[in-house]
Amino acid sequence: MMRVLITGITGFVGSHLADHLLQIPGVNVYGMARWRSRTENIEHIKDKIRLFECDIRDASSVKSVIKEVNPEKIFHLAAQSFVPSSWNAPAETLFTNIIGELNILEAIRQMEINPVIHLAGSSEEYGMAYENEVPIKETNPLRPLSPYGVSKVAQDLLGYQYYKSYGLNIIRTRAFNHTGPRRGEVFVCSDFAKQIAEIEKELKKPVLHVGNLEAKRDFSDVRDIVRAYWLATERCTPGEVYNICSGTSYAIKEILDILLSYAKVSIKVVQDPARMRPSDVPVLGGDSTKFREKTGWKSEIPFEQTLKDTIDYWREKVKVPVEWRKT
Ligand code: A2R
Ligand code: GDD
Repeated sequence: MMRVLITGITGFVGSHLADHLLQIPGVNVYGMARWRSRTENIEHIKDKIRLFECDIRDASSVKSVIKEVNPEKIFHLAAQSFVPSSWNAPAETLFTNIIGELNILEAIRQMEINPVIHLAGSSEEYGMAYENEVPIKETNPLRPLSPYGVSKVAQDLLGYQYYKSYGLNIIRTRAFNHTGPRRGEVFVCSDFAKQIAEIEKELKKPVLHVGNLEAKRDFSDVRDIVRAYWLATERCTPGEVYNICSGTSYAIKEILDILLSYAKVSIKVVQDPARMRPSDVPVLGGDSTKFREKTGWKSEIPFEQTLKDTIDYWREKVKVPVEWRKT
């Protein structure tokens, strides 16, 4: 059996990746989680995986888990992943994302083991891409516009350096936006879908708050993305970097309109200045030719389906408090 370790297994992508790996014969899934991590995303598979307590900021804790698991593959997903929080807590974001990854790479280097390591980079690394650079290739300059974007550039380059300096088996990907059920409630599609679900249940006035609707993002379904991550570790070349995206971009306004078309009630949209960012990447549209040619991957789930599944997830999750229910 292949031992596969997922950092950030309780998160959005980590939990979907665990679901995917459990379908692959011959794979044992191990995960790192903090003692107070919310485990609702992996509740349904808890008896099929092994969890280890670990904060990636703590080098000794990282080392002892990696020693115990002795993984043949590592998917490093744990991160401070929300862009706005990186302005509110830049040092924490840089520390978690950069030093957290350093702790993992150092543990592997010092133990002299050589697992395949997948590093989850981001389209936010490209940041300020100009219209004539879209769709963005891996060779595009990196001009991150947030501390989060900077942290992802550092993760990416640290991976490159550890590959070059020590020959670690590192595969770097830059995923563009992805969403679906279990997406954290602060991210745009989940946020809008959750607000709609609350409005439908009369838990909130019929007013939906939004931020910048002009930004354009290249969206995929998370279930397509985790399939891509596995293929990356099977077929991609260590040291190289690969874009992963559907190649279809949507203005956030278009996403809002699709979600509103699923709403069962009429809803007013109001822009909330608090939801605007100090700088927002205007357009992110990717070119994943390099990855597709290497792996044969393509996205399969239509985005409308992803949004339907996301809103249904929130309809199921948003509950009317017992004391509010009419008898
Ligand atoms: O915060 P927690 O305890 O619920 O766990 C989150 C984990 N995480 C950490 N794990 C160990 N030590 C830490 N210091 C630490 N900080 C965060 O990372 C959670 O399990 C995961 C993040 O999940 P999400 O916020 O749902 O992010 P998502 O979308 O799954 O992102 C996965 C990767 C990240 O590297 C992003 O930067 C990239 O994809 O886009
Ligand atoms: N969150 C949020 N809330 N975003 C909004 C809102 C809102 O009310 N209104 C508009 N937006 C816009 C943001 O300004 C941004 O342009 C876009 O919607 C997407 O925002 P998020 O869903 O928060 O995601 P992100 O693009 O900042 O970052 C996500 O994708 C990256 C690339 O894959 C995260 O998953 C990152 O971890 C990931 O690296």
